[in-house]
Amino acid sequence: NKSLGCTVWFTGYSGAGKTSISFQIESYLISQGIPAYALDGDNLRNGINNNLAFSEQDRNENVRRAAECAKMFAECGFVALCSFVSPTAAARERAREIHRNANIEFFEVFVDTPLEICEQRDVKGFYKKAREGKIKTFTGIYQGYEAPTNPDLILATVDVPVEKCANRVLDMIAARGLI
Ligand code: GGZ
Repeated sequence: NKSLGCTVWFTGYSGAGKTSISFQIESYLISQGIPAYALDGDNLRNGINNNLAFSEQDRNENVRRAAECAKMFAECGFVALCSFVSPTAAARERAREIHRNANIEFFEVFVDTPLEICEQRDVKGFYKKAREGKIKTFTGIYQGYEAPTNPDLILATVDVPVEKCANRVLDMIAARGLI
């Protein structure tokens, strides 16, 4: 039960399933005695990033700080599971670079749920609010999302159970000998 520590970075629209998949992985790893920690907008934006909103500049800073935090967890031997919309390729590349400079493995996972499906799911009611003009910066409605062109893994989530998506991620990190 040895873990070297690494970061798995989930990107995709709000409602794509990033956090659900990462929580599934986190509880599985912990059940196996492997240290894992999930970071997302909910836990970072309430604390360390509570001065940031959703302008492009603030999102970039949100992603940068998240990557720095993840790097520290990974350095301690944790599997850091990061779920952030992280809509720009440049910010995600910076997150990768932070890890490269620290010699920590970094996996970019594109949770490839189409916008229409995320909007249909609308688990938190954000899309409805955005359509009503109440969230002027919402990704996919008012602001763009740059899909990764060369991710380490692409997860389709439509009609795929969370457990299956989680297993694909676990297989990927296991194949690198990290868990
Ligand atoms: C996108 C927003 C917005 C706007 C609030 N745009 O489904 P959620 O609720 O839980 O995930 C979304 C989360 C996005 O925060 P991130 O820190 O992941 O974003 S980024 O990486 O771009 O910095 C959504 C909610 O916060 N949310 N307002 N305007 N998502």
